[in-house]
Amino acid sequence: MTAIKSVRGRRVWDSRGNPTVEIEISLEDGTRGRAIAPAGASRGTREAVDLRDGGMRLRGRDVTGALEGIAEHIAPALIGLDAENQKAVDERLLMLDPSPTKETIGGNATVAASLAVLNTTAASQRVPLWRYVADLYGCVPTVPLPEIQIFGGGAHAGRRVDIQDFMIMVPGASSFEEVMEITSEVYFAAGDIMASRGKLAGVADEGGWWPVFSSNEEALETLVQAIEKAGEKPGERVVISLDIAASEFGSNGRYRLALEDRELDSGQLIDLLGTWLDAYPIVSIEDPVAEDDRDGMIAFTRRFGDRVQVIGDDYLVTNADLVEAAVRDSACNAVLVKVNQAGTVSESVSAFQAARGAGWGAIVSARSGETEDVSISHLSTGLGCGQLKVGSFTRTERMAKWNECLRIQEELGADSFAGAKALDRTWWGRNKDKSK
Ligand code: 2PG
Ligand code: MG
Repeated sequence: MTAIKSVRGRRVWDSRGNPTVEIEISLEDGTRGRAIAPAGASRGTREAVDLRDGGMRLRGRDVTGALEGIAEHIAPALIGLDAENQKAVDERLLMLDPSPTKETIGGNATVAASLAVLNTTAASQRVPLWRYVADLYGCVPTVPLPEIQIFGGGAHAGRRVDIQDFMIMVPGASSFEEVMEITSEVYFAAGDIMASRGKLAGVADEGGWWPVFSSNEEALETLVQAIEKAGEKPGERVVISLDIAASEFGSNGRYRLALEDRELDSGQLIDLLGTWLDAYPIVSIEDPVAEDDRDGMIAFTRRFGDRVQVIGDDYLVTNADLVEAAVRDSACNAVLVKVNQAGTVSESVSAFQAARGAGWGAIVSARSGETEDVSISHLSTGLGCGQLKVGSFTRTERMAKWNECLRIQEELGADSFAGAKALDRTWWGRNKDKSK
């Protein structure tokens, strides 16, 4: 037993310049540790909500109410608890706010508290967080295969294009270092192409190039050109992954592609994505339809689920019950795990376990508003989920997480890199050996 001695909240600032919550824990044995809450921009309606002050100050985004809740409710509830019992800690947080979206105490407060306890306990046991997580949940630690954004869009780029994330994965790499090297070449090749067309205009929220395109598909074409310019054959070592984030431009079965000035129904959107799957080496698609489009998600998965990884993000909001319902529906075949969508570590792990139990893929993910906190690099490794999504290849709140994976791989060895195995369930995974 290692009892929690103090819980202290403080306001810090995220990558978008918004206030966020940090919690520092100290244990009776003298160990101190902390964690910071991230923040999403394209949020699912059923995810845990951040408690923000509202009003005019700091655009309503300040977190003084959340910090008061930490001092008045969270600290007294956690002090004296055994930090090694993560489940009991998280259950205590849930008792403080039984609302499904944690709107009373704030998902930003609960996630910082839950992750801070996890971090501090690992430190107290003098083991890296990935090792502590692997032991706690009985997983085989695995350095993840990253999904890395080259162009940002949607809610992360003023809706300049409708689709949110144009990403690459490098399942053909033999180590995390090699992924970094190849990604760097592709990232800068994409920048050179944009510059040569007079379209270079800085970066979006997660560090991917700002998407100056006249259609959504132009981003895909340019991405393929960038992969080629980097000396790679698209679809061999380097493949494409998309987050459509369709809830951001559609509901009630209607989708509005503002950039192309056209409206599609769910079937037409699915057809359009099907033409992209035929034309480009896409291995993974997240939120292909909106969170309220159950029929669309089932139809998309039925048509393409044997070819691509179909990830539920807004559709599943890291919720075990929603994952189980989607498994029954055969909607999606992978879950995105965002700890602040659930609000606690234990609930996030339950969603992950529900997905794994069904033979699904799982991807631990950052949010578009991030900080120097690198807990998710460890969580992804410790759970052995095989994949990590953090944003692009610039901006320190992103690179800090990739760099942490480099350090972890150094400790674990190159054999522990998930690599192509992470995509075994996709068409690419099944056919990779045949293409050699
Ligand atoms: C997503 C995330 C990260 P946000 O949709 O997957 O890219 O975005 O944090 O804004 O929800
Ligand atoms: Mg998403």
